[in-house]
This record gives sequence, structure tokens and C-alpha cells, in this order.
Amino acid sequence: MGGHSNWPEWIYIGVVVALMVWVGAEAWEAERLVEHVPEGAETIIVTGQQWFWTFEHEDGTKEIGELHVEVGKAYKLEIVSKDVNHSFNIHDYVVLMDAIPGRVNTVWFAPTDAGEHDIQCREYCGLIHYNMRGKLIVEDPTA
Ligand SMILES: [Cu+2]
Repeated sequence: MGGHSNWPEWIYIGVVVALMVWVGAEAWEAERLVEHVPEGAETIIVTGQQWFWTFEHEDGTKEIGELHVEVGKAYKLEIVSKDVNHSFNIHDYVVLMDAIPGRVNTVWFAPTDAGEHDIQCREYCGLIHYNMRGKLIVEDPTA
């Protein structure tokens, strides 16, 4: 030992600890962004059943197989199931959440452009699962 200097080890440890803190902070921030529903988001109840989706807006409006939303608003989806496990997916908006009987799972999204997008069930839920589709219709009220 004696004159042995260990500063390279301390630098190494410092770099490793800094990297771990940075990766942890990034992961925490990503988690927070995904889970934090924006203030004033409109709630839509999404019900999965064999073999279609129904939607209920805050004002009581109901839709079957089609979901109309507006550009520039945030939506909180409360996803439930009437029978078996389903999984609600809007591929273009990276919305994917299981619909489980007896549970309410929430996910949020905010459409950015007017247009139509596919809705699909992503959990095998019986014979006609392949056809458990819907349409997301994003409208621009100012257009
Ligand atoms: Cu399905």
C-alpha cells in the first residue's frame, strides 16, 4: 500500500453512481408523464364486451364501435369489461390497456390531428375477437 493512490477508483465510482442516478431520474420522469392525467381531461367510459366496444362520454352520449373526440383536448379513458378480458388499443396513439371484469383501468391520451384511427382488441377474447374493431374519429371543431 503506502504511496498507492486510489483516485481513479473514486472517479470510476463517481461516474457509475452519476449514471445510475441519471437513468433513475429519466425513468421516474417517464413514469410520471405516462401516469399523470392532465387537469381538465374529459372522462370517457370504455366498455369491452364480446365482441365490440361501447363508449360513454361525460355528458351521457353513448357510442358503439365509434369514438368521436376533438383535437386539442385530453381524454381519460376508464376501461372496463362486461364479460371476459379484453385489451383496448389505439395503435396510432400508443394507447393500450386491459379491460378486466370487475376493475377500472385508466389511461389517457390527447389527440393532436384530425383524422381516423383504428381501434382493436389486443387480447384473445373468444371466437369473433379478430373482428372486435372500432374507429377513433378525431374532429377539429375549428375547421
Ligand atoms: Cu379480443
